[in-house]
Amino acid sequence: MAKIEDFSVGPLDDGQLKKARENIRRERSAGSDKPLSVAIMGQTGVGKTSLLNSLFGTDLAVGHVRPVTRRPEPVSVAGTSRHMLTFWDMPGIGESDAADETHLAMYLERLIHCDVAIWACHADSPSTAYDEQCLRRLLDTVAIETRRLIMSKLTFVLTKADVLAPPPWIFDMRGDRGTFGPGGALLRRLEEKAAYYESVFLEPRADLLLASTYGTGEFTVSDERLGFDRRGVHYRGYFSQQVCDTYSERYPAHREVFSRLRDNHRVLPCSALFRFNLTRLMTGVVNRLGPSAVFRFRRLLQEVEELAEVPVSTARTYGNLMIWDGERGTKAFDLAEIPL
Ligand SMILES: Nc1nc2c(ncn2[C@@H]2O[C@H](COP(=O)(O)OP(=O)(O)OP(=O)(O)O)[C@@H](O)[C@H]2O)c(=O)[nH]1
Ligand SMILES: [Mg+2]
Repeated sequence: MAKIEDFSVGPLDDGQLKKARENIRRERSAGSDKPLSVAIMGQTGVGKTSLLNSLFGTDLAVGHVRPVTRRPEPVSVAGTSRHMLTFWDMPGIGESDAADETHLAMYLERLIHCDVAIWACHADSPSTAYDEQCLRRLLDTVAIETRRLIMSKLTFVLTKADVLAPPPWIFDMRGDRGTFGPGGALLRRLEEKAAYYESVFLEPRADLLLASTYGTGEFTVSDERLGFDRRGVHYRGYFSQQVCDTYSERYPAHREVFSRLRDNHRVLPCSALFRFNLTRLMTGVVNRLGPSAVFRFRRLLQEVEELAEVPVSTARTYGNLMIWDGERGTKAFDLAEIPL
């Protein structure tokens, strides 16, 4: 099984940059130089808004008790030549039947028009029935071609991965900052969860799936399912870990391309609180937006490593334990006060 570390992150080399520039020129001359958009959807309270706040440093309202996001909220970032990438924070589903009616209609419209859609599920819940039912409802209302289009844009993430403990999370401290990561046992559990969600949402819909990524000029592998054209490399079907491993063994020179194809169908566990996997989420999303996006938003990609960093002073306030000595009426222990 793939390690979560396998997600393809990396700067563009000269050949890729040249290719990206050519793609942009071609897009401009074809008049398809449109702004890009990403929508984030899923049940109320899964942490959609919090994820965007952590990714972009925004201060959108978050709900601790009741549903909060009422209408699609845009968060925009400018790429080169002021080309815009907009993330749409969608209202959550699951509040009531009446609200779902409106929100699912909004989802459908957004799914058709956006370039990538993030469907967020709660990492701590083994229940997939409600999300599955809503997704089916959406797909059932449209023709087969639109179903394919929608499924080719969807990427599933598991939110609030930090709530999965024990086994413990490890904070890797470097000076006054650090990064959270799961220890071995927790990493395996996250991988099992991700694989389970893939088996529920993606595997049964293999006939609707298309994995795509930008290619380097050297990619020339093609077979019944795998192909390439000027816009990139495509795989018709579910690009499972097994499929990825088979192609990677057969064509080791193209491992990175296969890994990016795999990112299309990998379910990514994230935590807005621990800033866990935000780098991979952002890289995966931009990779899926196509070769010109990778070029246009390269500054964003160059900054993504910093997305994972949490100040030590903030990290110390998480999972805090305070013991009150009721007999003496004093504080007996406070984890936040233990010197490092
Ligand atoms: N532990 C933990 N809690 C989180 C995380 N992300 C969000 N939360 C909490 O989850 C609750 C809901 O977060 P929101 O970001 O408002 O969720 P939402 O999906 O945008 O909700 P709606 O706008 O109602 O659809 C808040 O109490 C957040 O603090 C996370 O990564 N870890
Ligand atoms: Mg919200």
